[in-house]
Amino acid sequence: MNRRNLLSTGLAAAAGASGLAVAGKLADDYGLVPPDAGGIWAPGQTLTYGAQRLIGRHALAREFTPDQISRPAYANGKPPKDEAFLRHQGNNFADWTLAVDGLVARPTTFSIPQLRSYPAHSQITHLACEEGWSFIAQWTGVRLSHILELVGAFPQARYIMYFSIQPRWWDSVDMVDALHPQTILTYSMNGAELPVGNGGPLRVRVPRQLGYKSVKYVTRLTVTDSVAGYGAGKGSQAAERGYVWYSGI
Ligand SMILES: Nc1nc2c(c(=O)[nH]1)N[C@H]1C(S)=C(S)[C@@H](COP(=O)(O)O)O[C@H]1N2
Ligand SMILES: [Mo]
Repeated sequence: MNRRNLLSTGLAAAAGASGLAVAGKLADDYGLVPPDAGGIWAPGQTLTYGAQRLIGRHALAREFTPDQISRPAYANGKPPKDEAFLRHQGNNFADWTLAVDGLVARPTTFSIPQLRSYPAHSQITHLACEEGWSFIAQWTGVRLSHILELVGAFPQARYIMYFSIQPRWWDSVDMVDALHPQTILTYSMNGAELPVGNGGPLRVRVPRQLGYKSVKYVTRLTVTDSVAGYGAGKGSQAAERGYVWYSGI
């Protein structure tokens, strides 16, 4: 290779790299890069996320008919043994609250009866665990979008963080999923109170993603423009354990 060839090859490589860097910055600005990606060339998840955000953001998770509900009702997890949870359970969750804070005009703490007083949304959807099992149930609750409206989420909001009374369980969704009509704060399953095994008294349901995003025993939501300040900054505890932050289905 002569000097001129070497030079032009180098220039082309440099232009290519900076072109990719610009593309990466643009993709990030337009909300196409998940927080645990580490760059647009982190392959699978980023492609899935980017594609869903470009073309599938309003798509609905499949809904089923009442005769397709899994019977008997599925109970997966053992209820928490944490002392704080047991106290609430002993009290029939009368003092359970959901605190909503962060980038909001009116930070608010909601009781379960308050949440129940808002317009209820019901859907029969599939909860699929990454381990391979799944079940169909009817979930009823208040849309997350309704709560965000009540508290006056600021336009800079980019993610909603949600926290369980179980310290190990916290996660987040972007605004597309947060405002999605099937994303609800669920207090009821199959027409009865949400069983403790399934996250009662309150869980998030995000039916456009795998089961682990539907965090149980939720006590707090935080509206934020960045997930950087939470744990390792990957948007969820699950992402720190090797699961993808975005598990769209
Ligand atoms: N707080 C909390 N939320 C949780 C979990 C958990 O152990 N604790 N498990 C997750 C996983 S991996 C799945 S698949 C679903 C299971 O929901 P289910 O218990 O209603 O079947 O809840 C998710 N949310
Ligand atoms: Mo799971």
